[in-house]
Amino acid sequence: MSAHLSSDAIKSFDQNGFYSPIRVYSEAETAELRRQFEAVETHFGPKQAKRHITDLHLIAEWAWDVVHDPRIVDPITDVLGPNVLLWSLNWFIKEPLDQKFVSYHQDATYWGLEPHDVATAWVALSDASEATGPMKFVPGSHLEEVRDHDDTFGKDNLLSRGQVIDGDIDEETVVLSPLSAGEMSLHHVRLIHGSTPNQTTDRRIGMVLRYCATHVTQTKVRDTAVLVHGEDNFGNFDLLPKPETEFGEVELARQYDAVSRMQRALHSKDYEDSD
Ligand SMILES: O=C(O)CCC(=O)C(=O)O
Repeated sequence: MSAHLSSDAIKSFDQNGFYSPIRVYSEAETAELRRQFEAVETHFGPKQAKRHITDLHLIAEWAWDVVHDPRIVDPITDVLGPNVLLWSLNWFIKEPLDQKFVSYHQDATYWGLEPHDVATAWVALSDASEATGPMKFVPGSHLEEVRDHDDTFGKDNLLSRGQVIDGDIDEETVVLSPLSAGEMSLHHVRLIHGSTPNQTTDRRIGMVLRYCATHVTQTKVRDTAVLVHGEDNFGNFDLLPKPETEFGEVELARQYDAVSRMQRALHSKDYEDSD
């Protein structure tokens, strides 16, 4: 069955800069993905897990399948066109009752990807209801220029630099995007968004897939990506293959290299320094 968005949904994404909710996984599939993800966290342990869950698709076949799943990729092609790369896979996790939040920001400020034909699929692997601090968006803000940001490096800010939009956001214009487990939202790389702390006793687990059109370039470093749909006639990224062995030596080295390059793009410094 086709997972493509309706023309109204595509129009809504173009006008607002986001679209949600989109059902991706059944309850049982979501529970299984969460189990697999938490098994990876357990396997590597609390200190090493953070490093290994980033770009998990490079070391675990199930995560490779997730980033290629037509239920995610078809809607992405509706907003980015038929030739699409996965740039990175990340996780935004809020533990039960923790104070972590995400300040209002635009992803385009610091990623180095140009032009801005870049979109995120934010997939809920647990309930992301209002009380969990789901994403909130400023509709239409992707149509404006990228605004100035300050780096706060705030302790409870989930963003690596604690970057925040310089200037006020009119809360009246903000739209909350709650999701049930197994649903996703899509958002444009210039959209202003953020989120508040999790007030529930379950984890809020966001699996965050960053996709771009193949003509996009990384302006800061020679970066890596995975072709997930169509053809790459540009060669702007080093394309990486499917993992053959779960957590294999070659796969771990490939993941380390990919994440290091991305870290250099995001922070202008090496992976070890920023960990
Ligand atoms: O999960 C959140 O609350 C924020 C995620 C985010 O900033 C992003 O996916 O770009």
